[in-house]
Amino acid sequence: MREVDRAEAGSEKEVEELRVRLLGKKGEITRLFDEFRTVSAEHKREFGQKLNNLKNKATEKINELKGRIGQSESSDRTTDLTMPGDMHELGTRHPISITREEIISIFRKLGYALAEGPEIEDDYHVFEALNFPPDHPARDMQDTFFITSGHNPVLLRTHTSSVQVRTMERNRPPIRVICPGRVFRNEAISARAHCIFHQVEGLYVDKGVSFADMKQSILLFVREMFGENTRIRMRPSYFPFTEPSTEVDISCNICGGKGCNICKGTGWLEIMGAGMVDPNVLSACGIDPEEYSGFAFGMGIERIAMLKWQVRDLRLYFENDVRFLREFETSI
Ligand code: 2U9
Repeated sequence: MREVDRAEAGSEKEVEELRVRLLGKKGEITRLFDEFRTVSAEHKREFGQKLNNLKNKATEKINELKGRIGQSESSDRTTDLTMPGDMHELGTRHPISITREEIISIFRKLGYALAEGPEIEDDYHVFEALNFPPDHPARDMQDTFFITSGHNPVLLRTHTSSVQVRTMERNRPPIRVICPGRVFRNEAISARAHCIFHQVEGLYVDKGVSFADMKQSILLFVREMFGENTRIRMRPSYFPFTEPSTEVDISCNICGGKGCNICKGTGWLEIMGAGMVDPNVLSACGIDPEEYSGFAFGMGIERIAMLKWQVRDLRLYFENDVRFLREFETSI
C-alpha cells in the first residue's frame, strides 16, 4: 500500500508501465488475487477487503498520475495559442507585369488575341522571313546572341516579331494578334539599355487594312494608357519588315506638351515603332500581298513603364529591390 502511495511517474509511458506492473495480467496486485484462493477460510474476509482496497488505491493513483501528466504536458507547450498569428506580407506584382497586362487588356478590347512563341528561335523566323538583308547588322555576333552557327543558326530572339511570323504561317487572315515576350540583345547594360528586355508587338492583317487604321488604333491605345488628352505624332523611320515605317511619339504626359525635363523640352516622348507590313514579309508567310495588307507595331514594356511612372533607370526593373517594387503596390 505504501509503495502505491509513493508511486511516481514522469510521463504517460511511465504511468502505463506502472499500471502494467501493478494491475496488468501478470501484475503484482493481479497475482495477489490469484493467491487469494489459497488463503484459509478464516482469513479470507480480511485478506479480501485489504486486496480490494489495494486495487482501488492503485487504480486511483494511476488515474491521478495520468491527469497530472496530461495537464503538465499541455502546460509545457512552447507555443502560446493566444498569441496573434505571424504576419505574412503580401508580395506585389512587378511593374513590368502590371504594364504588360494593361497593354494586353487594351488591345484585347480592340479584338486582338494573345499569341506567344519560343525565346530560342532560328534565323529564318527572326530575320529571314522578316526581310532582313543577309548583311544586316542585327545578324552580327555583336548584336545577337547566337547559340549555333552555320545555315539557319539557332539564336535568342531579338524581337517578338517571330511570333507573328509563326502566327501567319499557321493562320489565314483576318489576323489580329498581340505578342508579349522577353527578347535578348547583345548590349552593354546601362540606365537606358539592357541585354534582356520585354516587348509587346501587334499585327493586324486583313483585306483593305490601311495606314489610317493603324494611326487610329495607336491613338486609341495611347489614350487608354496615358490619358484621354494624349496626342500622337508620327515621324518617318525605317525597319526591314515594314514599309512605310514610323516612330510614334506621344505628347509628354508630365508637362502636357509644354516642354519639361522629362521630355527634354520637346513636349514629345517616343513610345513605339510601327508600319505597314512589307509585302515581302506577307509573301514569306504564305499570305498574298495583292489580296491582303496589314500593319504592325512594337514597343518596349520597360520604356512604357518608365514613361508611365517616371522610372529613371532601367536596371531597377531587374534588381528586385523591395523598396522599388513596393512603390507599385497600389497600381495593381
Ligand atoms: C511582322 C511584321 C512586322 C513589328 C514592329 C516596330 C515597328 C518597332 C521597336 C520598338 C522598340 C522594338 O522594343 S523596341 O526596341 N519595334 O519599332 N516593331 S513595327 O513589325 C512587324 C512584326 C512582325 C510579321
